[in-house]
Amino acid sequence: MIQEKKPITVIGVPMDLGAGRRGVDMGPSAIRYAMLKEKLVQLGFEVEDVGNLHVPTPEAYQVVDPKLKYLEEIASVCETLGKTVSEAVERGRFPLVLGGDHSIAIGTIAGAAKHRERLGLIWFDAHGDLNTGETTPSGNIHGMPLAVSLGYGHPALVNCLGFTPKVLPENVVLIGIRDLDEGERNLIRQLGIRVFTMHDIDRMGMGAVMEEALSIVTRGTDGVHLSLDLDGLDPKDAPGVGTPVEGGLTYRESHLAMEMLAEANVLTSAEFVEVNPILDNGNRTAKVAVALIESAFGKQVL
Ligand code: EXY
Ligand code: MN
Ligand code: MN
Ligand code: MN
Repeated sequence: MIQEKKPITVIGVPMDLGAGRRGVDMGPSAIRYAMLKEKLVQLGFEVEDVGNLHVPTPEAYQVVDPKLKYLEEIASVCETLGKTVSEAVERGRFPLVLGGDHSIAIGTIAGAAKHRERLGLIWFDAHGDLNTGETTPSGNIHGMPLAVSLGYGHPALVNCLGFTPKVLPENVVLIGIRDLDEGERNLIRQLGIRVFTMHDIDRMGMGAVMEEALSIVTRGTDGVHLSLDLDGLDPKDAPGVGTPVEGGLTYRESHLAMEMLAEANVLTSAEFVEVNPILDNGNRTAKVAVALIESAFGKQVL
């Protein structure tokens, strides 16, 4: 099948204010250094890179609320990111956002959802990112962006771009999950969100998981966003992440997920986050990110 190749806009967000450790701010550079643009051009895409958004450095700011660290700074960057993503969509382009820690999803999803009646969301992660200021064990906002996108959390985050919620629970799936806090489990049960834990993936296989996931995120929706946290992969395959958890998705399982997304041709925006080059091994994790992006954009062996 010949698919229309939408032009791509790459947006870097060197954010580390939402994470507990430094280094993830260098993620966008590491991914670019792994030849992102060249590989997408080889696949036949027109690619523009608008560079990195300005992100304040943590040393220049103080934590005001230990349950919501760097709240105002993160909210402000997400507002700018939301506008940047929204402008790219208005120009008929596919926004591809490079993180940075996962708190940036608050802005990316705001910008993507602004243009859709109903947005489907695939959350690929070891973690649920479903905490709020009330349930967080760390105060790190990168553990909260999915809750925020569903309308739960601090108003400064939830009201990004002036509307809430960005997504409905029935159009959200989580894949690769193996580390949840008690408050996150409660929210999952309360909202009835479909979560594919590592146990489910072991039992069902990634092919069946993706078939069910695709049916959920496309049911009644007019767009699908992929939010991919590299820590969803096993640390053996993606060592350069700040919050690694053993027992994750293999290289091939994650590729199959991306390949099935490309086959379904449903993605309208995507982000790849939490690459931390300081903790990496020869830029391995950024290279894996680029390989996954290629698969998501339709790279095939034959
Ligand atoms: N659930 C833990 C917390 O909220 O602090 C760990 C969150 C890590 C979030 C990473 C990026 O996905
Ligand atoms: Mn920084
Ligand atoms: Mn995450
Ligand atoms: Mn994670």
